[in-house]
Amino acid sequence: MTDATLSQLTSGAYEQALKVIESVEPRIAAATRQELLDQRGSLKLIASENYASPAVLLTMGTWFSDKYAEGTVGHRFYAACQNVDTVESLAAEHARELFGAPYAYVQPHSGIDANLVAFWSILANRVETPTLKRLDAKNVNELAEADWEALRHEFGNQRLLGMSLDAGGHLTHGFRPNISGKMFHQQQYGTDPETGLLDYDAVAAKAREFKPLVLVAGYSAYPRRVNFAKMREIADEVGAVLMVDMAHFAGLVAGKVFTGEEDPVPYAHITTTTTHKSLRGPRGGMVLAQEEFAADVDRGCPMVLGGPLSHVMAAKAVAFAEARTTEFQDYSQKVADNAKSLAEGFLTRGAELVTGGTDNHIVLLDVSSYGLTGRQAESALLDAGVVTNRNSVPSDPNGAWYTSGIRLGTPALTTRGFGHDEFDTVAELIVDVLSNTEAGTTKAGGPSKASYVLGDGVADRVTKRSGEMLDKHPLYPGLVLG
Ligand code: DSN
Repeated sequence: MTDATLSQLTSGAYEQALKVIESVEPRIAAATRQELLDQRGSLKLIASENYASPAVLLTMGTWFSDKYAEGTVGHRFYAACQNVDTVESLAAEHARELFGAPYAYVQPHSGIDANLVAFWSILANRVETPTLKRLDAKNVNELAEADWEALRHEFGNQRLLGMSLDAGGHLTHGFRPNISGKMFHQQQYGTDPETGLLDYDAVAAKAREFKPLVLVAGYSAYPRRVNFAKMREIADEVGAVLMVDMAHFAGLVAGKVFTGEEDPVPYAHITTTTTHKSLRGPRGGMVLAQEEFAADVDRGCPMVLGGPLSHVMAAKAVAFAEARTTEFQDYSQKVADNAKSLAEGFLTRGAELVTGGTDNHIVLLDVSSYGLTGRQAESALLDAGVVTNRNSVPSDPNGAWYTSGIRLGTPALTTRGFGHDEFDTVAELIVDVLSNTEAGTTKAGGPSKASYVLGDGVADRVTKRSGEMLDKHPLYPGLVLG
């Protein structure tokens, strides 16, 4: 099908759909239209966001949403799941082929859900429970309360070692306030204080001392690649399960930018991901696993998850089919190349980057040299139509709410067609905003970590320049709503 025909069909589909929605709740139809205009008119640099294709988006809007399908393919707790079985099988098959994984579980609703399924399956698979063995229990419902008490002690308090949040890890990698930091006895590894880079010897030393059941690798805000062969070596040495959360960089793995020791799938016992970030699919999660964990992962629903979102599993299948193309591989390479252009654009203008650069899709800008917190920088940039998110930097003095950094990512604007020159201009515009923003004061006149004053005329000149670039690279070109 030609691009023009596709655009015409997509426009028609959305125009009709919005009319139907309008007839019931016009404010939702209006917000939906407005969201398209807002996304079209701003520089989307949130590293975890992207623009899914119309085919992926349209797949989510169907009657598969109406179907319950707890269980797994061919083994459901509900009747009449034959079409959901087709969808789930296809999504899993595409995922296995795309990532070269022995097993794929496409039901998780999000990345956090995928990580919970991974924790569940590791505990179920690896934790010895002498009480169950002693009782030779077939039916756990018949256990006495005292046995349950013993079981909770045996099953709980397992050890997890993950990357700390301020070094770039995720909340679910053992961050204290998160369930992962409470259900596990946890320790965290950071990055080298001088270079900001992962120090594998330090991770190994910590693992030897702590002897975790689970070693978590992967990140949400670390702008570098990870050597997963080394992480697996560390896990094997201490008898840990290696769990890799590739939510951020799954697209770079699928697109064959991360290969060999940078591809986590052959090295990890369990790999989790979201499907909507660099992978450019629908909002959702997924677990890939080695065969030995498959049966336990399969019980994710209903042990950990609610009923699968069949309409989203269908959209995952469509997105994975897209990601198997050479076009997607070209796109992924551009995502990484553009991140380098963005980083260079900052460095030549004197900005400070965590680790001094990037070799993935993330650039982490330390804004303290501009006298700003991450929160002030995020707000000032948003006033100028630049959408970013504030983020901690290693050992951040401003904590996880105000922060000292801004995290930027290239997947979304690369989908729009931005290249080297545009990303260099993006760096120029961001530096313009930050250099012309001053920290504000509290009502009492003291220093504020939230308020800020953006210089006169800055927002206008930045939106004008970014508007020119955005017009040249339209979002969903040809999608016209009346
Ligand atoms: N919210 C995701 C991100 O922005 O990286 C992680 O959960």
